[in-house]
Amino acid sequence: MKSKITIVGVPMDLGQRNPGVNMGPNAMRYAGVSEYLEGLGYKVTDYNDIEIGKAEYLEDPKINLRNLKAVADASETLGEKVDSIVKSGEFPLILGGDHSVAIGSLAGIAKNYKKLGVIWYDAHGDLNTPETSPSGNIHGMPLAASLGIGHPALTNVLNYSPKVKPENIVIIGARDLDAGERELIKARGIKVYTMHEIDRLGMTRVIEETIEYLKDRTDGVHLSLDLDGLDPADAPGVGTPVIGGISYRESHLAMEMLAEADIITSADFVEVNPILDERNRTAVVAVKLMGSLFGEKLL
Ligand code: 6HN
Ligand code: MN
Ligand code: MN
Ligand code: MN
Repeated sequence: MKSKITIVGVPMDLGQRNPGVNMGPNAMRYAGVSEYLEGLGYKVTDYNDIEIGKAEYLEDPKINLRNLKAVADASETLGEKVDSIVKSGEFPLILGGDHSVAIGSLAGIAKNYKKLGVIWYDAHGDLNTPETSPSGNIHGMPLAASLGIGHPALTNVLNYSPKVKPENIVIIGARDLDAGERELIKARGIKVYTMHEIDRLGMTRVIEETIEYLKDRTDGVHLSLDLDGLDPADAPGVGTPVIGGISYRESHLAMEMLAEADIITSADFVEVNPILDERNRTAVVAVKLMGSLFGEKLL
């Protein structure tokens, strides 16, 4: 793991419709993210928040992409910032914001790798396109966009596409996939550990297999952790909760195993919504998981 971490806050809420997720970065700051990671021996710089444009009041309902322009613009800004962080030899730690922020994170990161791997820790696949999306919400589309599927304003951020290949992706925690997403997973052969596999195999084996699968085929691995991958009992402050999720303990173990394998080269923690939360505990959970990801030992 790199010794320097640069935090970028992305107060983005335009990829979905619940107010409050724009306050996610500050909720994680109040939960002590910088101090905590410094305590583990890292040099931490907080770049503060990138600027987000305004919601569109005159958007085109025909294209089924809410706030397309503002999301695409923020993705370009974030992509450039993240690219420069990677080029400086620092670990980019992106704090969302709704999951549409991963479009910009991946755009910036993937520029620096030939075969970037992605672990998508989420209740959802985020593989919708304007054609398959039931909501028009861009936070349900970032993984598809990163594969080069969807509207060009989202697939061509930083003027290249795709960011990641389907065979270099592992989705963990899926339990709410739309019909078009299931088709895409099958057609492209994306590796998915749904809750069914997590129950059957246990998290230990899921992560062992994930590491084994990604280790040789990739030259860097981005972890995109949507807090709704966890069970709402452990992470209630999210906009699209789905019951039957991954426990805090299992997630903690997953992060520790990833730390031990030393394969994660960038990460985003997204969908923390303080308005929907209870006493900021979802942000605290996110920060605790970061601690494990960055190698905190109990003894
Ligand atoms: N997330 N599949 C649903 C949609 O609207 O496309 C939900 C997406 C949730 C996205 O939680 O990042
Ligand atoms: Mn997501
Ligand atoms: Mn999700
Ligand atoms: Mn179960």
